[in-house]
Amino acid sequence: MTIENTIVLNQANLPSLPKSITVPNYDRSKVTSGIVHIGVGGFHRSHEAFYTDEYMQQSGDLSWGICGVGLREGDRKMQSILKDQDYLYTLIVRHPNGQVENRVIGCLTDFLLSCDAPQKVVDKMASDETKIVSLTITEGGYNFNPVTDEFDFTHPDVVHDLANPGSPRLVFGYLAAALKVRKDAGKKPFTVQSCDNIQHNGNMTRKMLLAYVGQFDQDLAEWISQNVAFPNAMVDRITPATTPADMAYLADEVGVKDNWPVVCEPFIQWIIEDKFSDARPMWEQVGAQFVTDVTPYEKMKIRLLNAGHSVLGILGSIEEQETIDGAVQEPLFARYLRLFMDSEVTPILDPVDGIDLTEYKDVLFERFANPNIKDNLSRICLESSSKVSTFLLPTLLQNLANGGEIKCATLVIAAWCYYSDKQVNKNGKALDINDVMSADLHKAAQQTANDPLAFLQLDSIFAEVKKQPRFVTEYQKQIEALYANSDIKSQMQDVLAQAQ
Ligand code: CS2
Repeated sequence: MTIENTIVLNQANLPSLPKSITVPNYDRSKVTSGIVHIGVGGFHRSHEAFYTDEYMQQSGDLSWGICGVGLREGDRKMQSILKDQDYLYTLIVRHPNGQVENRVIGCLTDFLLSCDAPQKVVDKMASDETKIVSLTITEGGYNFNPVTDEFDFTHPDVVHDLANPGSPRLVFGYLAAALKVRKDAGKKPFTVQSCDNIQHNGNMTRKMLLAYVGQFDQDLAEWISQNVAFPNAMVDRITPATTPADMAYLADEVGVKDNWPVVCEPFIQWIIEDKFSDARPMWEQVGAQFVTDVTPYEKMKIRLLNAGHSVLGILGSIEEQETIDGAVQEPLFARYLRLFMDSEVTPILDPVDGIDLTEYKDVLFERFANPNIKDNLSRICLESSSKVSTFLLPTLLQNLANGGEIKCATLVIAAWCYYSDKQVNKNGKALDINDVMSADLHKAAQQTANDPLAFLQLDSIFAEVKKQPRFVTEYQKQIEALYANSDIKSQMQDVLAQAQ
């Protein structure tokens, strides 16, 4: 059934929205923004904003609105759509059985674009009302060299920011400027809360910020290191990119016109270290878990879920798979992924309090197979250079160090070379590759026909792993077979057969 009259999503229309969509029960005009969030993409909107909206609904504490910040020109579209909708958007939660829950999230209060008004962003972060600055800036946004884990001062944006502190491009310039205002005013700092898929994401943020600030203001760096809390956290909710079909669904079947809704799975998890510089929302009242040490949880999640995604993403892309659910429903891919998880990841995980790893993996397979979450492999393979370095190589290195299995992960690296070289799937369809390193990846991969180890020359990714003869031998075997036969499936079968 198609609904004839759609209602535009905005504040004035909230009371007239159809009953099938849940709306905020709190008075949005009373919300103040205790949180500034940098990187308002789908994931932030399905995760931290969901928890915060739910918390404000349940507690009536309205001091935790979120002011969004975009650091890139590419954020303008989101900013303009959300502004037109009074910062409201719909969260569409799709269950595997077809059930759908639609909910309007009301906790976003504003959206600033740093390229338009850098000082406004600093002022907002420095204002007394702000207690937390949270981040989803992707793995690449932390600007660390994945081999050394040190801040990359050679990055052109860093060079720019050090020369132009009044109009920085990267997050560190804003954090530094706003924290300096707090320090100079003798005030408490805000908490800096990373929500990205990096192990010890808080420690990493701290280390990168201190390295950056240490370049020009030792006193500030010292004050940050003494006073600012950077809680580590594990974040989880699969959130595919929004498609025109999602907007059409809302308009035609629900009767709401929303120009940028978010779709996600029902599963949600947030495990956070309870160390904050100042007040925080009691997110534990709405399902988040506070712990003293998040290390085992984040390792489990990143090495199983995120790396599992990359395994399916890279192998599936050079076949003819389009989505995660499609890939995992193919028995060969499912068996391969399970072997990777069981034989290469599980042995290196630490015991995780309250979690049965077999059950955790079973649930992951159910989540990946949700037929109503069309998580495109092009999203999964976005910025693979950061993802492989963060999600997969640490596992490989650990297995190399302690004699563990490496075949599944090594074939994924060989497949990534093939993918970067050919840039098409097995039917000749062009792959949608988005990676800051894509030109370098392509160039190195193209040399493979002459030198089977050419791809490993990319030192910023492979410097450590290529020092390991066991890896190099296995990689060479895999890459030669792949270039000789162009048949990834038979190689996946070989790896499975050898494991029996
Ligand atoms: C994905 C993540 O992009 C990726 O690599 O693995 O976006 C993943 O869907 C989320 O981390 C789920 O919590």
